[in-house]
Amino acid sequence: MIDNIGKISEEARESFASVGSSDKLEELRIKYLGKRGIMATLLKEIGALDNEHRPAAGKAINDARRAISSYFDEAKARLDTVISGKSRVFDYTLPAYPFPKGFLHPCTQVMDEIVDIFVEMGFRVELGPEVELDYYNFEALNTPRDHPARDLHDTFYISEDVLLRTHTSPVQVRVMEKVDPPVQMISPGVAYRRDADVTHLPMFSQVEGLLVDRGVTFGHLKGVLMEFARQMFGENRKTRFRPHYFPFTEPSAEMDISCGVCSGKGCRACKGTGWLEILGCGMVHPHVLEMVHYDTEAFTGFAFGMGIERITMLKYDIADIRLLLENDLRFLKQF
Ligand code: 2NL
Repeated sequence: MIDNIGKISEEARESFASVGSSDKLEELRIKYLGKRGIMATLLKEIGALDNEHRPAAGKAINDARRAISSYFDEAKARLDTVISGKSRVFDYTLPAYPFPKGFLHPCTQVMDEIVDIFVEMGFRVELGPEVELDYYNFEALNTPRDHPARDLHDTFYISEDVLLRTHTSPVQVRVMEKVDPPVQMISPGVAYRRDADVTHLPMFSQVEGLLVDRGVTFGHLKGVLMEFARQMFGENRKTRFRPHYFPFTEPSAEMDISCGVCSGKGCRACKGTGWLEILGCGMVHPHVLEMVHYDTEAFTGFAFGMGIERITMLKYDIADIRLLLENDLRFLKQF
């Protein structure tokens, strides 16, 4: 009988060690340790033994019962940690799950790329409020209330003199108010305009840049922006500057790059012109410098601004800007 008990105990050890589910574990518990289980049955059979053999058999059964109970406890602890996920050890036997890997939104990628290029050139990143005073958004930027250019910005007003900024230039005015020149900064962030169609969003991102120092010329502006375009779009794209108008710069210009789809021959992407507009820029208007008490005899500056969604659309040839807002993974996964 004692030989048999040893065999049963060994068989139980192997069964509990390899059990893989709570249901199977409960089956094993009933089989060995249950009221009508193997151990209980063995204990009953002791009565049939003679007095001489009974004590040894009783001890063997109790020892085996205790051992099997501990196999059960070990198996239960093992299954509990795996099921609750609290196992500190990586369980290589768990099935692999195809977790989808996250990625940055294409506009965020483009924004980061632009910021990196200017930071490497020595521009400091400055941030400011999205709810802004009319003064910083318009007045200090040479755009008084009756200025015709205010029609260009359809503005979300919160009160008579509080609004949602229509560009990130007010950040630059705030910095110039605080620090003496030279300044060399970019202000990335969101801005708001009452606009919504295939090329305009009511909330959009932009990066503006400003450099004020002694002897800054339009040549410096062109040098910085052409180097930016080279790094952003590659060596093979041409650039050109067209005269333009902004109230806060004089002279003002828009910068184009040659179309990457048709190499400048003219196609659907560039509407047959061979060129794509990428940003606006100019020499900071002396009135703007005067408003922050800079000495306009000693200092000049250049500034520029670009829309991130627009650059993203150009870079990836996206026809409808609203695709960038819908967070449809079938669209976003392409980047
Ligand atoms: C565009 C054009 C521009 C500026 C932004 C600026 C800022 C200060 C002074 C003067 Cl503090 N100018 N910013 C200048 C020219 C153009 O943005 O198309 N943005 C999306």
